Amino acid sequence: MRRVKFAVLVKYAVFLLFATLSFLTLSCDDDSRQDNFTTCPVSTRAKVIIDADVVEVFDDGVALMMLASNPTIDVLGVTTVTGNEWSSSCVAHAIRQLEAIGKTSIPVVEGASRPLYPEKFFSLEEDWKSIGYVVDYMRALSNEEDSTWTEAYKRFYNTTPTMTTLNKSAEDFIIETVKNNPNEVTLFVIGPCTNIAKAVQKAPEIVPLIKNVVYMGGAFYCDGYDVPWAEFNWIADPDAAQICVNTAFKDQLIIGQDVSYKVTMDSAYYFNLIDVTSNAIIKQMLKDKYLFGLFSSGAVDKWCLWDVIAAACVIDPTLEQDVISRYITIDTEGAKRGHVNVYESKPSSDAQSVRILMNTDAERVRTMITDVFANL
Ligand SMILES: [Ca+2]
Repeated sequence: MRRVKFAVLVKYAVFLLFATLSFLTLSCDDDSRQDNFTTCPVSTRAKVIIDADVVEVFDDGVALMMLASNPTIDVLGVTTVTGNEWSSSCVAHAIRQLEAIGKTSIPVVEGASRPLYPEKFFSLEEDWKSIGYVVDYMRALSNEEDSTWTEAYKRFYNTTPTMTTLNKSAEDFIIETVKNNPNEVTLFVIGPCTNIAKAVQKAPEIVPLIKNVVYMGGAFYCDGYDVPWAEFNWIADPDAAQICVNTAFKDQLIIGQDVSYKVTMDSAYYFNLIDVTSNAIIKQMLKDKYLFGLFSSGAVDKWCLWDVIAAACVIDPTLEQDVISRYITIDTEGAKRGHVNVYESKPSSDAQSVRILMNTDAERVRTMITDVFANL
């Protein structure tokens, strides 16, 4: 009799254990349930703050969707910054894309609308002209700036957003999130470094609590894309970039223009992405993007994947295949500000060793992107 009762009890205990584990696993995998289980005990997902000048799809938008939709990544928030577009527009694009893929529980924070020294940004065109460079497209400077992100959303999408932003500054969000998740947060910095520089200046005590920083920025042993001497993220706020690379983070990985020239897509690849995605909003975004016109007309035959390479490395660090460690400084004055100086030995007491990605497996990165679009 006692043996029968004991067997029943064991069966019941095993059932309870499996039921609990199944329930917790489901909670971790299903984003719609995530808000109710923010401290999921079986989650081993990597925690990431995305700091970006978010555009539609390529390239920040794709990086955002890759990380937000990946089951191994926990995106703790998105902070925006002026770069490719004004920060208010970047919020609109971030929210639109998170809504499109059903990731509306990810917080979005409107970050810096101006670099640390706005006058340097606003005088770029004039300064480049002074040394004989005329560039047609000046990114945010060539775009309209809305007074609020909701106006930007209305202008772009002619509808009302279902999400809203957190009512705090990007630097405060970063500081609080790092302190609440010590040694766990990856800062994924794929725009100008303004928000990160403000955060580490305001609360330097967070620096040792940050797991690592992954940037897209800089041109090291190659020409920049917009101008020969530098890459745009670090042109837009060279002072912020200099502050960040001189900060004693545990690890800094930089995806620069050098590797970006090696990881590209062509028109056939782009058109195939339109075919493979069944997400109507994202499919239309790919068709509406200026890139569609450039590929269709043959004006360009390949396009760099910039921020997307950085996202791929966060998801799969084995893609860091050819990495060099160097010290760098960034010119913050003069018409060629944003230019990077590279050193093999420490040029000053505050310089930090950074890791620079020089090459990766381009085919694997492209396959990852196709898989993401096929499952949005
Ligand atoms: Ca970017």
